Amino acid sequence: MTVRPTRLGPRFVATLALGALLLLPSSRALAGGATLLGPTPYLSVANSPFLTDINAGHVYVETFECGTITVPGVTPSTGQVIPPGFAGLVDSVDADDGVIDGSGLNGHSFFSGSGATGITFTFDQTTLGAFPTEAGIVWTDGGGTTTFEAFDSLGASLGTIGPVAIADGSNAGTTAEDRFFGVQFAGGISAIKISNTSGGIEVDHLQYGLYPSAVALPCGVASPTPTVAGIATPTPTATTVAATPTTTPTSQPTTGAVVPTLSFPMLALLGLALAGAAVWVIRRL
Ligand SMILES: [Ca+2]
Ligand SMILES: [Ca+2]
Ligand SMILES: [Ca+2]
Repeated sequence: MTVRPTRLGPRFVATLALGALLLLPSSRALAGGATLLGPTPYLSVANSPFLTDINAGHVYVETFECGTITVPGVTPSTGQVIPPGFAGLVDSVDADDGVIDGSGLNGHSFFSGSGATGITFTFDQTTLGAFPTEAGIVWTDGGGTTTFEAFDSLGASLGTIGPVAIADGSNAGTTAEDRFFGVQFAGGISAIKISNTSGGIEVDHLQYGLYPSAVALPCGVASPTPTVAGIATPTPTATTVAATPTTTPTSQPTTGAVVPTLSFPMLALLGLALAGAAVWVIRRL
């Protein structure tokens, strides 16, 4: 038997190419829809684009002034809170020491030794009830150029800001260089990442939320679990419930001897036949 080789005609190939071209922009659209904010100068919470939501209690702001992370539902990939005097190099948001004076030396910030690795803040959907729909961070110190990136609920990138050259080359707590980076995305934000290409990295005023109960917490007070109230419907954790298989009853094979049943007329006929046979036998005797 002769097997004819399959040939892709030029029309088929052209259709495939057109399909691929149409698929590219639709993939971008799936990851799109986010609004990236910044970099913008930031000396106090008054400079946050989320200020209205912060004042309304919808957004948490972590200033690190308690010396630890007090807000719920967020985990940094690396780094630590550093206090005033730490290595003489603390670079907090300017206002955190009580006065906007061009210096962040007397506040607290969040520091990591590797700016190139950066810091990723990951939000906990279970603790928060839903992923935040807006999140931001203030970059306060580092070297080289700075890049911000946000991620959707599935971990896909929502886009990046930068790299931007904002570092002033000073480690003395200067604040004119400090910049806010943020994102808004109705589909939920699972994480934000900030990095700079050389030296360590310092950040401050981590802010995120959507909850009416997301208010500032006093130092040392355990963080309550936010109550979602009408702003967004929490995405329930997908639980896969195994469907109980519907079994179609199968007829069981009949085992054992089958006992025939005879109706009354048949029994009568059988009786007559036996009686006739008996008479015939008796006559032959
Ligand atoms: Ca200051
Ligand atoms: Ca601070
Ligand atoms: Ca600074």
